[in-house]
Amino acid sequence: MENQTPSLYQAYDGMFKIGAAVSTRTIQREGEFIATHYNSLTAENQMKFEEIHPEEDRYDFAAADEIAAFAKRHGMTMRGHTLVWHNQTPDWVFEEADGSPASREKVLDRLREHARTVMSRYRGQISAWDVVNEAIEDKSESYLRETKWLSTVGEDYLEQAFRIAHEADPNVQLFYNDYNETDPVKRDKIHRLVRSLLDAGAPVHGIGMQAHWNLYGPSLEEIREAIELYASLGVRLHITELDISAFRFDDRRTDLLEPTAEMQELLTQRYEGIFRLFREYRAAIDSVTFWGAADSGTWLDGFPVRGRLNWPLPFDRQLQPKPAFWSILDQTRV
Ligand code: HAH
Repeated sequence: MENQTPSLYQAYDGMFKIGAAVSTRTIQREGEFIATHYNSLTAENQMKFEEIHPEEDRYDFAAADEIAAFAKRHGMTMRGHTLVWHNQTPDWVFEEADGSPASREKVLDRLREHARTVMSRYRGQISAWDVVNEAIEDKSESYLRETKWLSTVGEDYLEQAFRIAHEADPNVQLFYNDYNETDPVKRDKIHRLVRSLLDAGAPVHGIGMQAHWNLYGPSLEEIREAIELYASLGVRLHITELDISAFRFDDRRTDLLEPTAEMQELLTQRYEGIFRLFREYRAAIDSVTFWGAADSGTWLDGFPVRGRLNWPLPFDRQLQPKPAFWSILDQTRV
């Protein structure tokens, strides 16, 4: 009874955009469902450097264009994901023809050309870009992650990236995006990083909290503290990749073919508490994006445990709303 289910994005109209990460496959198979519940899209992989710009002289826009055309047809906005990242970025970006490390200027010139080309193609359609993704190191002793961006360009590569992105499209909002963003140690490093970028005059407009969480953590208190700290910088907040794994990150359990009743109940409670909190901070949060439109299209099937299923989203594999969906909807009525 698809038609009796209220639209998630319409329920949150005036509070947040409600987004989903999609692929060409999910918009082809589940397009009507996606257009019913979401008014913002993120290409899960199709705008990443290695997919859209695999070789120096070759862009491949086919998949990203298909997603952008779908978004336009349905009047949805988009989030651009992502320009500068240590993963899914081809080696040629950082190398000379002989394989030796490219100079700082060459890497920055390549980024400039890439950002101009990709950002201008989707200008006006994308309202926020994840300019830099996951630059902070998880290990508590270190600060910046050791990446090829850092080793070729130097410590100011983030500042340069935000300046380059701003030149490429002065009208789009520019975000720093990361995961484990509620962990107190990493949270403080993200805060320090964005603070220093703002102090240097870099055009950073927002922080993306990925929100790859699970049934057991982080606590609502930790989420609240992270939101408050980030919002205190005066930047906008987007929840960019929300999902609630049925398993703790180091849990290797592989025996389940469907969620237990207890998992289903915990998922409902978690989404209820999380959306109640988001609503409380609606003055700072503009957008909440799920990393997948339904359980039929979650990256957590097979990650981090190969072959294992997961059920992290408010809609099941048949695109039916779970109790968690209704608990999210309820938060718009209180
Ligand atoms: C995210 N990394 C990326 O931003 C996104 O582009 C990708 O499709 C999936 C997740 C998160 C991540 C993590 O939660 C744990 C380990 C590595 C990466």
